[in-house]
Amino acid sequence: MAKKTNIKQLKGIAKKIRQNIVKMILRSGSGHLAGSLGMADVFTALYFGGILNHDPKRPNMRERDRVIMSAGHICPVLYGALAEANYFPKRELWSLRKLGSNLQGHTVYKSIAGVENTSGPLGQGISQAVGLAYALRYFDKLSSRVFCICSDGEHDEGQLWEAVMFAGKHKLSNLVVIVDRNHIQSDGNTKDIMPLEPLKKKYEAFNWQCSEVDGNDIKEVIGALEKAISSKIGPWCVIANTIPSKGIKFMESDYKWHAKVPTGDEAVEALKELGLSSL
Ligand SMILES: Cc1ncc(C[n+]2csc(CCOP(=O)(O)OP(=O)(O)O)c2C)c(N)n1
Ligand SMILES: [Mg+2]
Repeated sequence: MAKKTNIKQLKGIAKKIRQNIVKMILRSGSGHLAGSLGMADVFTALYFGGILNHDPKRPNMRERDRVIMSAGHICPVLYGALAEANYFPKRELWSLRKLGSNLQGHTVYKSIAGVENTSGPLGQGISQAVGLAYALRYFDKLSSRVFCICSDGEHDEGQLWEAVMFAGKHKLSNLVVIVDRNHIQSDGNTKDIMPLEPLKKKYEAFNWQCSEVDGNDIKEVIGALEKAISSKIGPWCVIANTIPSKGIKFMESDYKWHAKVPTGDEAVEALKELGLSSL
């Protein structure tokens, strides 16, 4: 896909992805807004900032890079980005979480073009990503990369650290984990529920390379991901410091919006903040 380096253009795409997220969750009446909105800039960098080797017209091409959703509940940001990149028609978005829909509340493998894994139980997607990275490199001998989207709350899962240890042992430089470091989880702030710091040092102790960026600064994210994929040493962890619910001021940085859906006046205000007058 052609690389779009113009930051203004990329910011416009991130806004459209945010609009998609809010519209699809409002229409469905359920879904995870905070993490999805916070990660819109990271997904813009991946799909539109020249990071991924992908082609929406050939979603199954063998040599493609894979995006694995470990934090499957923030799939509205994936769906919103895929629709924006023309993997499928936008009208599909409005079927989010409906019975029989291709767009479930957590990703379902091959349900629709561009979805690469089934998700739900936190901590498991990273194991899928590590296995995939290992197989692509050592069995298939492909240069494809695997980008795994993890959340910070997900680091409370022991299985995640087993996968991190395995990837470090096998020096999987084709693997990049992006951590949505938004400091919230379902029922509170991460520092109160399970403090994670020093997170960067933890990854480094497991023989990973690790960098930290402002996850809402598209240029910074692109820079960090370019560094990660051009490095021969790996695996890489990019800790993306994001603002949960970014783009809707009254929801920002409040864990209560982890999975809450705005109603009435809140919904009107949310749409207005994203430049929309109606659903
Ligand atoms: C193994 C497992 N336990 C619990 C859940 C329920 N759950 C879904 S999202 C979530 C919060 C995890 O924190 P985080 O992903 O950081 O939340 P966010 O930043 O998106 O608000 C929990 C506990 C789950 N999906 N899987
Ligand atoms: Mg979180």
